[in-house]
Amino acid sequence: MNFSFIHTADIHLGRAFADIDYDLSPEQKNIINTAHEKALEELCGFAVDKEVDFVLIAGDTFDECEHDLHSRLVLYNFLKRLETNEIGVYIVPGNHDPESSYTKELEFKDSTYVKIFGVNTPSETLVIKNREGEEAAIIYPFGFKTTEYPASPCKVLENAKSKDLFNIGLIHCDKTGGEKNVYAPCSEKELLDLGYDYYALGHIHKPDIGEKLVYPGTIQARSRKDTGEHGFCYVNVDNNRIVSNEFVKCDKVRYYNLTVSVTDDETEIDTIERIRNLIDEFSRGAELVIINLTLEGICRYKKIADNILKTELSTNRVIISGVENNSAIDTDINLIKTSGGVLAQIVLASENDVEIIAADTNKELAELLKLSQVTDTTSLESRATEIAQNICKEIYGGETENV
Ligand SMILES: [Mn+2]
Repeated sequence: MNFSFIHTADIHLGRAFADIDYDLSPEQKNIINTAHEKALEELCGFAVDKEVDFVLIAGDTFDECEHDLHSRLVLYNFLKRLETNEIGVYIVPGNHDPESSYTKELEFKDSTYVKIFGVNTPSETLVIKNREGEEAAIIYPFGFKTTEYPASPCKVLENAKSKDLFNIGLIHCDKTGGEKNVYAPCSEKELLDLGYDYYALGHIHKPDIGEKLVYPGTIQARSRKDTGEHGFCYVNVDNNRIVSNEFVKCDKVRYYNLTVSVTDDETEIDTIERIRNLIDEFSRGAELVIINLTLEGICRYKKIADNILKTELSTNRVIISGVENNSAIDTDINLIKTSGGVLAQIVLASENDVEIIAADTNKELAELLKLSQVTDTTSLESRATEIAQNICKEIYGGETENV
């Protein structure tokens, strides 16, 4: 017998985007405001198109214990559409939306297609059928009654009990364990010892897709902590074996920490083009990417200014939220001397006669070098600063703050 299902978790309906402390265009605002729902809609459309047999939600469907009406409506529409298409949905409560917070979700209490474990009926294993009405899988649910559960869920979960059906653990837990962890800490071994065929896990927002132990991650990142692509898992089972587990991206807004090395092998324009291409690749399928850019490496005599990077790389679809420029200028004196720039002039001047070389190539530089030889510089300070800024502007291409 074969069947397919979607595994999602940590939808966090109602959570706002964090960390957005920069201006957004109206178009970008709209993308941000609707990202959440669009991601869920895409998941729903995929389930309908592929005619999956059921959908699993492994906890934290809502972000807060108080389920706001808009979020409830989003979930309602989602469940309704799946019900119309005869697709079952099985949900466990997570630490963000524990059982005690499901006080209003009565809309589906009589539905044969929706089951929120531990809410309308006791949490116990459940046999579920495929579209043909044949018994296909057995679900072992573990959800949160309240916001914390400081013990291993494996202690209360039953061992796999069916050889004929596909055994699925639907568990909100933290498989990284830890003594002080209050989010159902456990180990991979403890989970695997239960003997299930698939572990539909929830809690960790970064996708972590193992052979059997699977965290699909959140469907839509909401802060720079959730970097990378987000989506859900589409699992195909044949003869009680996992045939495929495909990670399907559905996020609309994507965060990245992008680190780029600068080298002498390319010009600044090439570097900017290279970063632009990387961003293009990252943003495939997303409507908006938010990039925190770090530059590192050593180049001979140019350091690309932060504001240039921001201006050149930002588009309607790309936000450069921050630039950390750790790239350094090569301090090899011989290389600098042959570079022909202002730095080369300074080095040459310091080694030779200031008047002849500096005055010949850069009048301001000559003036600055002369000022540096005056012992009482108080009255000349502002002029020296001004010249230094002009020279830096020439070296760094306009970035003169904090000089
Ligand atoms: Mn959680």
